[in-house]
Amino acid sequence: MDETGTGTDTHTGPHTPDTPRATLGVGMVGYAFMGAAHSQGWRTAGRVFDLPLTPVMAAVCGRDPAAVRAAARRHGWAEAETDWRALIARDDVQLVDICTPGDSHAEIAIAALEAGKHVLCEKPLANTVAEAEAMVEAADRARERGQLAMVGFNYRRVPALAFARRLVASGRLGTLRHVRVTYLQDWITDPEFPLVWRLRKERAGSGALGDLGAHIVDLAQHLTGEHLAGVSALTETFVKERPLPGAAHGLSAAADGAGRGPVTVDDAALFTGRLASGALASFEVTRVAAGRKNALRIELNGALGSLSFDLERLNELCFHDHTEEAAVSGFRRILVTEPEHPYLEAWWPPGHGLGYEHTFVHQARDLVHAIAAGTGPRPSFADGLQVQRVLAAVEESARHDSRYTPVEPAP
Ligand code: SOE
Repeated sequence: MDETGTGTDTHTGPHTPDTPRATLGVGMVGYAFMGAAHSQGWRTAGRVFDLPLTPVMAAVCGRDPAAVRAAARRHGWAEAETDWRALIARDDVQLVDICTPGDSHAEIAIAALEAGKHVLCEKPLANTVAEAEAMVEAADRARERGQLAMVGFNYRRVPALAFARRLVASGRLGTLRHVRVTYLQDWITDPEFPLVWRLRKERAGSGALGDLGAHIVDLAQHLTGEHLAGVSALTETFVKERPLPGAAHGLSAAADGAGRGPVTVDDAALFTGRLASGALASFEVTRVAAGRKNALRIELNGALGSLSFDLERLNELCFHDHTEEAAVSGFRRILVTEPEHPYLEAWWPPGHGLGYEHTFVHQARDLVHAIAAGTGPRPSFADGLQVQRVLAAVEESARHDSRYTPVEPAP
């Protein structure tokens, strides 16, 4: 794997503006929060990075004709479709980007792969292990025809985290002993926040676990290059019933006053596990941590040093080198904005930081490179399946009073 661990090289080579580039037609399904974020990626990647193929935003798809037309105009898609099957059948679409709730990922991804398209699918890969396995099988068959499939764990593409991976892989932390990860949000703290799709198991698969836990399980494994061997877990749904939602189903939806319904996913999950090397790992995810908006924090402790990261300060990485003289050693803050840092060579001068949306630009960039090179992008669908198996083991353990539950090894 390359130094960013994203499956592609970060350096784009010399810019030759006069060389005409082949295009890559992109069709996206879904246009809410994630669709808007992915649109940013497709709009910007080819303007900032020197890409081997030029992404063309051919069409976006959603069920409501007026709303999808408005989304196409707003986010820069040339056309709008109301049927995802029509979108994947289009000759001008070579890559299908899936930004729908988890209950439709498997059906759309498998159909798109069978129709000869490359696929990018938002995380978590699916709502169940069985769906994720079927997606991996479809991706393996498609791979033989030269098509690629990637899952959208965008936080791998935060430059500070790509750099953290480089430091771990180069041995700067030595043997890892602890991996400590939390991902805390607060947007459903109010018991009157309505029962949006993210709070319904049949749509979302699980709650904070799949939404936030999928990210941190992927990151912990990606940064360390190791898999979780098993987990012991607790999950909780503090608010058991919520008002039914009105028309808006986003993170800031309003109730419509038409009664209440049961919350069928977790509000929070806590789990511990052991990595293949023996390092201990702990994870906490919640959407009811009042005051915490998007607090994804990671600390790694090794025999030679430690790293710590906070997504709310995403241009910074803190590093402690334990081989230094004790009197002057300690955590130092590295501003990850130098051209030598992953992805930064194409952005602003040092100190002019990046944000959340840039991770989607980097995701688009890496996938375009992988497609042009014909090499499997990471995270692959198999990586997504492995995370899904961890999530399933967490649920299984929580059902049995935190009983230690092994995670089935990755395919
Ligand atoms: C909502 O909880 C959410 O948008 C997640 O679905 C995203 O994956 C995460 O990046 C931010 O929070």
